[in-house]
Amino acid sequence: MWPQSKGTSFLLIGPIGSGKSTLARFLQDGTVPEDYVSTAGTRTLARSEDIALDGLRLKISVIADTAGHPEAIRAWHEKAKESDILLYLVSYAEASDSSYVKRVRRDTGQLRDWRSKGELRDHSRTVLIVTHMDRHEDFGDGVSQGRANHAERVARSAPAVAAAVKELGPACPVIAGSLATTAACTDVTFRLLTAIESSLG
Ligand SMILES: Nc1nc2c(ncn2[C@@H]2O[C@H](COP(=O)(O)OP(=O)(O)OP(=O)(O)O)[C@@H](O)[C@H]2O)c(=O)[nH]1
Ligand SMILES: [Mg+2]
Repeated sequence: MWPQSKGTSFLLIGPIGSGKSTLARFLQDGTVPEDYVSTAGTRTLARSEDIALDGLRLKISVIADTAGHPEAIRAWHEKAKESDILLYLVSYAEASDSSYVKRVRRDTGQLRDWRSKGELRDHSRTVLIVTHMDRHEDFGDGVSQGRANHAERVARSAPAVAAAVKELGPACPVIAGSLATTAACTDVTFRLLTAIESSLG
């Protein structure tokens, strides 16, 4: 059973600059950081009230924001074992770069292995979040609800996203958007809450 009463724990992972800290902060207090400070180790954030958006509500226990360098995967592994929702973030802006694709394939392949070895909580879910969609000409001013499906299709055609989907499997939700503004973060969070609600039943 989904441990809603205790609150849901989130783990944010993904390469450097993919938006982990931005989304972590937004989930924590609804604000968007002004400056980019690269995260060195794992930071655990707490949120006291439920997050509520357009009729969707979720109690959050902890939000673990992690470093994005390749060696951080060891810290991800430990945290992943105790998390309910694993958010893997990929930047659309870098998703065609071959070394980035390789990195994403390695990370998501590890996630798949941890799950197949039974190291993750049975009820836990992985969600793929594609950020920086505002870099695509169709979404310069954000991804509105009506264009979410279009953004998802565009994102899935990018090599790094395709590689991640191949490793994580077709059931893994893909949310493509932007974290550049408060409105854009709200939109991504709404779609995230929707995906969590529908994948958990
Ligand atoms: N335009 C745009 N900028 C973004 C988006 N997401 C994040 N950023 C910016 O990208 C930079 C990196 O974002 P962070 O959230 O700090 O990335 P991170 O994954 O925590 O990075 P590390 O801690 O270095 O691994 C910041 O300047 C953010 O404002 C996005 O969707 N669009
Ligand atoms: Mg960070």
